[in-house]
Amino acid sequence: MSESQGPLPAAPGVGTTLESLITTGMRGAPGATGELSSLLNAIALAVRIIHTKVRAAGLAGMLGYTGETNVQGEEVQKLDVLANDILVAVLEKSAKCSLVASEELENAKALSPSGKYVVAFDPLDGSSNIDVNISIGTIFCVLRATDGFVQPGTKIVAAGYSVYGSATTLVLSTGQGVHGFTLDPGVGEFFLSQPNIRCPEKGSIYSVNEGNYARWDERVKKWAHWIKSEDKAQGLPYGHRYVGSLVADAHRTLLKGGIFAYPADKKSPEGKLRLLYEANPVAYIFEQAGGAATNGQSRILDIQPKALHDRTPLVIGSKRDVEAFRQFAVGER
Ligand code: P6P
Repeated sequence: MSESQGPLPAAPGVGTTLESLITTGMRGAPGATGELSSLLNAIALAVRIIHTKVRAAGLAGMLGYTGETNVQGEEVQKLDVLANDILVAVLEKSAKCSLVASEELENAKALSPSGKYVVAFDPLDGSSNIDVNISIGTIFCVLRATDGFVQPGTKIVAAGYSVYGSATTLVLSTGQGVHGFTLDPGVGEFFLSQPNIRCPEKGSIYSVNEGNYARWDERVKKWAHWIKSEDKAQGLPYGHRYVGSLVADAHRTLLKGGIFAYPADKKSPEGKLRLLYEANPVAYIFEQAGGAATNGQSRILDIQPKALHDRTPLVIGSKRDVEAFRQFAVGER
C-alpha cells in the first residue's frame, strides 16, 4: 500500500438485515415454528420486487404506465394491479399463506391449503400519486388461517407497511415492538435503520384533508378550529401537513408524533379508508409503538368487520392527540 493511499478504512460494519431480525426474533416468540418468519420474509421479497417496479414506473411514466400502451405498443399493467399480482405470486410460492385479501381483489383468493396464515394487503396504497412522484406504499397484516379475515384487528399476529419514497422503508411489528428497515438497493437487502420506534406521547402536527371541512360533523369542525387556534399553553396552533398518501402521513406521524385523521363525512359516511388492509395494520403498528388508533371514538382493533372491504373513519397518532380528538368527537369539549 503506497504512502499516498493512507490507512485503509476500518472493516465496514454489517448492519442487521430484516431477514436475520425476523428469524432471531421469531425464535423468541411463543410457539414460533419458523413459518411466520418465512412468510414475513416472503412479504419483504414482494416489497423489494414492487420497489423495482415503482422506481421503473417513473421512466415508464413517459411511456404510459397507467394501463395505457407504451411507445412499443405494449399494454403496460397498472402499477397497483402489478403490485397485487407480485404479492399473490410470492405468497403462493411461500406455501405459508392459505388465503389473501386485497384491495385489488373483490373476494379472498385461496393459495396454499396447508398455509397456517392469511394475509390482507393494500398492494399499492396511494398509487394515484405516483405520476406526481409522491410517496406510496404497501400495507399488510397477517392473521392465523384458523381465524380468517373477518376478525377484529386484535387477532393480527404481524403487520407493517412499506414507503416507496426518497428511500424505500419497511416498518414491521410481530407484537414485540416496531422496527424500521431501509432498503439498500445496491445490496437488495433491508437493513435495520430505526429499531424500537416509539410514537411520541404528544406532537405538534395535525394531518387531515381540510378540503373536506364542509362535509364534516360539527364536532369535528370544532376540533379542527381548536387545533389551529392560538394557545401557547396547549402548544397551539399545530402545524399542518397532509401528503394524501396514508403510508406517508402515517409514517411521519409515527416518527414525529401528532395526529392523522380521516373522519367520516357526508361523502364518505363510513369513512374512506379500508378497515382490514389499511386501518387495522396501521392501528396495530401505532399501538405497538405506544401510540393510539381509533375511529374517532373507539379502538380500531376492536372493530368487528362485517365484510372484507369495510371502510372506517381513522384517527391515529400520539396518545394525547388522539384522546383530544375523541373528547371533541363525543362532545366533551
Ligand atoms: P383524500 C390514497 O388515495 C388514499 O387511499 C390514502 O392513501 C390517503 O390517506 C387517502 O386516500 C387520501 O384521500 O380524499 O384526502 O385524497
